[in-house]
Amino acid sequence: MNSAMTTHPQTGRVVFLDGPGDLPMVEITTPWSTAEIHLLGATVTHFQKRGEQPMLFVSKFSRFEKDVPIRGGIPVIFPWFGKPADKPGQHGFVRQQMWEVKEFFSPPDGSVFVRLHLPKVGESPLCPGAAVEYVIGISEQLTAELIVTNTGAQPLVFEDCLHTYFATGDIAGVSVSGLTGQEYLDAVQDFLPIMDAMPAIQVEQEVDRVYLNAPQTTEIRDEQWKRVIRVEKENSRSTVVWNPWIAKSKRMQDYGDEEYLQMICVESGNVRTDAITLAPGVTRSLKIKLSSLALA
Ligand code: TA6
Repeated sequence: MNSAMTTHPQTGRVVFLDGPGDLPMVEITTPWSTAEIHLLGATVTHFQKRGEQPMLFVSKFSRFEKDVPIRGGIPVIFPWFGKPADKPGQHGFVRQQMWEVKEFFSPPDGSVFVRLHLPKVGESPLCPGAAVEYVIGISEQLTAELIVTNTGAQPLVFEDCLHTYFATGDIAGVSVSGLTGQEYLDAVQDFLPIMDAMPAIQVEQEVDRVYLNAPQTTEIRDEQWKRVIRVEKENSRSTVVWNPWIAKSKRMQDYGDEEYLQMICVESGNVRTDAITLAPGVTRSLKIKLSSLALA
């Protein structure tokens, strides 16, 4: 399938096509940028501003198969994060489901918005009564908003996370700031609580940190690519920072042994004690805004 739909005569352009694994995807072009969204997991797999390196990382070894999450981009984690003992599998189930495009539109400025939804998700006993929509905005920046409504009669408890894989130059020249003075749970040490006293996070070993009660903006500084990426967020109390480093990279089938050198995950959500309890009839959205600036 390859059907082009120009939404705005001048600039906003949306193309529906079959991507890797013959899975349906959407290709977007705006005056500032290009992007790709896979309906598998509603995973944004590409965002690139003109004249800049791509912002998102996707593993060269990612599988593009039904019911298998894509290794990279922005996997949507819902209705649980991690691997709680009472849940089947890691990081919820919506990241490996086929989502549907509900609508797309392009305001006069040429930006493009795509609204996706996952019909029937609320029929799952794992999130009874949940209605889930996801709105992605592409322009000079990328916005992604996960909108959850409780259509049931009972409170709905869930975790959510936009598990963003950022592409980087050499990881040795990358640092993440904005979390100094915050306590985090170190997943590498069985979630041991540790106070982060460093001015910025540097990756020199496996990093897998869950910062709770951390609603603030973070920045990823990349010396090699001379870029700063800003991660702004709304309704997100948790930030997770992850790089698998050497040993874990080797253990992951859908990830290259050396790919830890060119990516870092800075994830925005509500996990563990930041989990959400949504009353019947209530809607809540988790939103990120990703932008970048050149380093002088
Ligand atoms: O978000 C960090 C993390 O929870 C790590 O522990 C690591 O496992 C990563 O997610 C990837 O998980 P996945 O299920 O995609 O292999």
